[in-house]
Amino acid sequence: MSETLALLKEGVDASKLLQKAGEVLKLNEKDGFIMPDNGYYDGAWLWDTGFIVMGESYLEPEKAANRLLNFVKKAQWKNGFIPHILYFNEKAISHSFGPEYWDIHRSPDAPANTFTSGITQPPVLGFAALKVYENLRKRDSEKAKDFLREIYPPLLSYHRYLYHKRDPEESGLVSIYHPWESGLDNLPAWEDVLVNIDVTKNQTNEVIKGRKDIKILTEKMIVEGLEYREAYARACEMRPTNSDYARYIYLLRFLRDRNYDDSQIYNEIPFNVKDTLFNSILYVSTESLLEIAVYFKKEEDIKELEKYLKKQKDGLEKLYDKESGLYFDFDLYNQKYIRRRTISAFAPLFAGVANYYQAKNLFKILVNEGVVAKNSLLLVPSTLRSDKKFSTCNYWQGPVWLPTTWLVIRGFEKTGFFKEADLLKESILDLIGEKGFFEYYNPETGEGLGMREFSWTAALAIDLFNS
Ligand code: 2M8
Repeated sequence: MSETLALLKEGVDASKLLQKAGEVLKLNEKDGFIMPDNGYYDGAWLWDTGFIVMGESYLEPEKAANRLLNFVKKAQWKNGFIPHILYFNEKAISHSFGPEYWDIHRSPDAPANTFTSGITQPPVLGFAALKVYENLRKRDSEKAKDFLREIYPPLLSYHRYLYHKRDPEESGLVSIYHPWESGLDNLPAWEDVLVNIDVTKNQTNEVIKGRKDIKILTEKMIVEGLEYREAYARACEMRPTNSDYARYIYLLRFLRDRNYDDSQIYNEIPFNVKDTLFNSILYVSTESLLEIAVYFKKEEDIKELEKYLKKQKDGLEKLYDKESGLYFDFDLYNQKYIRRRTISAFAPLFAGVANYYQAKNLFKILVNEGVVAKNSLLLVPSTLRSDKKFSTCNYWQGPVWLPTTWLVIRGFEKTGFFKEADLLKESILDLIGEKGFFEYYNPETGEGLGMREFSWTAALAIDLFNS
């Protein structure tokens, strides 16, 4: 065990770190929501919000419950869909693409007077709600019950939207329409699908001009002491490329031009993927909704939710590739598996779908191909080293992130690999203890990358400390 962790375990640094984590959440609060960081990401993101309220619920459960309820009530569309960004106003100065790009009011389902994106994100809200409930119950069981009663119907309608509109062929697996819906924006897997989208030079040039993310990151590094050229080059190294962005915009316009109408989109969109991570997360959130339905004795809902789960489990099992020992995403548009070595391959552990032998093998792969940092701790990279795109600093192409690390830890716990899960937990907490709450980390040097004081890093550290 490393020294930092030993101190954390003794409770010396732990209390400091937990206090700091709470401060990060406060720092990033705006209009009653918590942004991913202090303003670079200007809005409330869906899966960030889910993870944030889980961590916050250990500190201030009532606040966390209200925050989640407000997010869902404000962001949800009339057809149950929950978008991936809730903007604070029409003029959000987003680092990338604000409300005007989405123009959601073209859809009759969009909420009036609210500005959101038109795509969704990994549906963590079901299991996040259950965690908030558990922590609130310890303080006030009546309030906890009221929270559950209120959050359940909108979440059920979100899941109904996903299972029906995103899986009309009833495969059990729902589709995503955009790399941003996966939450793992530039995962190497997506380049195999995006290659089908032809973008013109003009479209790419238009994107280059609009890359506020690169501009903001560059400025931040200049303030930290780098020369312009070096700062700009580093910023580019850390984020998706211009040609990725041109394709993101192509897909965004494809959805917008069809007024976000799934019946016009599903069979035509060139990015239609059965994503392992998205479906594993949805599976666990549906299990949480089932638990709530049982609690409130909702007989019809119980049958409905059990049906979704059974089909989805069968679907997830089909994504297993015996030869490599990994789970692969399925590209529905091109009818083929996407054989890239990414963290998504581990997500069925979290769903509890991977069996004992698969889990054992996945841990072996992680040890062989994952990244062992200098002090022999084991970090979970977002892309495995053996993938041809592996990078130590480029966003989702290798760096270590808290949400994916958290999913893998909880996944090994679910399959009974507690020692292994503990090693991963100790490793990541040790890293955070030493470096602080970064957006992501270089898996070899542990260097903090992207934005500082990042909300989900703080929130999930709180969760890992407490359970
Ligand atoms: C990143 O995604 C946004 C687009 O949604 C971006 O790059 O502009 C991803 O890391 C995503 O998973 C995350 O939810 C979001 C906010 O933290 O940032």
